[in-house]
Amino acid sequence: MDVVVVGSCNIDLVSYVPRLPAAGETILGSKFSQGFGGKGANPAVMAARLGAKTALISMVGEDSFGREYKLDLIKNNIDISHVGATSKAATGVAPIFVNESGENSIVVVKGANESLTVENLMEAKDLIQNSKILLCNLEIDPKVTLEALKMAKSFNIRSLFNMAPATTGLDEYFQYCDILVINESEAEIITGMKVPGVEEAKTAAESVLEKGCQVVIVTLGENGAVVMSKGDKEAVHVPTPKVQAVDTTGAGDAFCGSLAVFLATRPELGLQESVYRANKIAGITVQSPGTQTSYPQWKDLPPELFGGEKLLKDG
Ligand SMILES: Nc1ncnc2c1ncn2[C@@H]1O[C@H](COP(=O)(O)OP(=O)(O)OP(=O)(O)O)[C@@H](O)[C@H]1O
Ligand SMILES: *[C@@H]1O[C@H](CO)[C@@H](O)[C@H](O)[C@H]1NC(C)=O
Ligand SMILES: CC(=O)N[C@H]1CO[C@H](CO)[C@@H](O)[C@@H]1O
Repeated sequence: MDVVVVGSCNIDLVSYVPRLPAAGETILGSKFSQGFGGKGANPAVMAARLGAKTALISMVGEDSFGREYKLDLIKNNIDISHVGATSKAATGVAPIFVNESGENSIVVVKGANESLTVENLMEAKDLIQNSKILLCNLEIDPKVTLEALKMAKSFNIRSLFNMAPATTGLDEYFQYCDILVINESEAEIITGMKVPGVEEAKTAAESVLEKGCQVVIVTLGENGAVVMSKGDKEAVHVPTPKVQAVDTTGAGDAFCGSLAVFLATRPELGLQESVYRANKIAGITVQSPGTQTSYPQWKDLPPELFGGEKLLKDG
C-alpha cells in the first residue's frame, strides 16, 4: 500500500428546508441528498482518486448504510479488507437541515466508528507495516489513533496526524507523529495564541514543533499553508492560487489525502513542493459543492501536478 488511513465513515443526510423546524413541528423540505463523508473515508477517497494504492481501516454498522458505504469504497478502488461491520451500532450518520439562507443545523450520531478498537488495528498490523504512510485523525476513539501513531513509529513508517476535531491534552500524540497537520483554530488551541494570518501561523508552527513531531503544517484556507521541519531556521509560507470558492467542506481532508500521496509516491519532490501541489488540489475541491463529490480524479487534473518540474517558484 502507498497510503493507509485509520478513521471514520459517516453518511451525511442533507434536507433542504424553507426554514429550520421548531420543536414539535413538521415542515416540508424541497430536496434531499445523501453524501459519503467521515474524516477517515474522505482522505482515503482523495488518495485513491489520485491513483495511490490506498487502504482504509474503519468500522461501519451491519446495516444498509454500512453496505452502501463499503460498495462506494470499492468503487473508489480502496482496499476494504479492514473495514469491519458491527451489529452493536449503526453506521455513523449526520442528519443536516439547510435553510434557504444557507444556515444549517447538524446532528452527528457517532455510531459504529466508535466501535473501532485497538484489537481491530492489531489485526491490520501487516497492512500498516507494508505501507508508505499512515494517516489518522481524531474522529474515532482517541486511544485507537494514539496506538496507530505508535505502530507507525515502531515500524518506521511515516505518519500524518490531522488534529481534527480539535481537543486538548494531545502532548503524547505529538511525541509519536511524524507530520502534524493543523488548521488555524487547532493551532490556537495548541499554542494559546491567536492565529489570524500567515505571520502568526509561522510563529505558531515554531512553537508547535517543540512539542515533538518532525514536521508541522498549518493550513490557512485561501492563504495556503505554512510549513516547518525540525532543524529549519524558520517556517515557510507555501501560497496557493486564488480561486472562486463555493463549498470548502472537506478541503482539509482533501489536502491531507493529497499530501500523503505526494509524500508516499513522489519523495523526490520534497516537502514544500508536495504541500504546494496538495494546496492546488484542495483548492480545486472548494470550487464545487459537496465533500467527496468535489474530489477530482487524477486524469481530470493538469498533468504538470504529477510531473517532475517544480511548480513552486522561489520567493
Ligand atoms: N478558499 C480557498 N481557496 C483556495 N484554497 C483553499 C480555500 N479553502 C481551503 N483551501 C485549501 O484547502 C486547505 C485546507 O483548508 P483549511 O485550512 O480551511 O482547512 P480546514 O479548516 O481543515 O478545512 P475544512 O474544515 O473546511 O475541511 C488549505 O490549505 C488550502 O490549500
Ligand atoms: C479547523 O478544524 C476544526 C475541527 O478540528 C473546525 O471546527 C474549525 O472550524 C476549523 N477552523 C478553520 C479556521 O477552518
Ligand atoms: C462521524 C462520527 O460519527 N464521529 C464520531 C466517532 O466516534 C467518536 C468517539 O469515539 C466521536 O467523537 C466522533 O464524533
